[in-house]
Amino acid sequence: MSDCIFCRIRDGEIPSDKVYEDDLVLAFRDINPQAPVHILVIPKKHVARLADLKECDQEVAGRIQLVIGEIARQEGIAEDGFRVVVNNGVRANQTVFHLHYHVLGGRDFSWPPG
Ligand code: DGP
Repeated sequence: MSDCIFCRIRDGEIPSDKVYEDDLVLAFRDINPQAPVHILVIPKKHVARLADLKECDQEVAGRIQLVIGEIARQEGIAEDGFRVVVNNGVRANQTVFHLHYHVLGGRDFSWPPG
């Protein structure tokens, strides 16, 4: 059994509220939402951090960008605007070391981020 929470969600060992799944990508609602819409989009393959993506990961990296747009349309946040966040590494507050894209929407966001 993997000790990665998101691998366990991928494998159905931990329940999640899935919003999208294909052969390469999985998306589910964040357990601790920071906005009315807060979805995590992950590669099914275990990649710890964004900076660990390799040449051979181009297909999944590209697919994730498209999936994010599809999810935003599905959730009704595409037109008003939404934010995509990747926390890469400890200094950026990454707490789960399986690459994930936060998709946040349904409220206003400020800049710069904290
Ligand atoms: P980050 O700080 O970028 O590593 O964000 C990790 C996110 O993962 C955080 O917003 C909470 C979420 N999370 C952690 N454990 C679980 C879980 O078991 N299920 C779900 N759905 N989300 C989780």
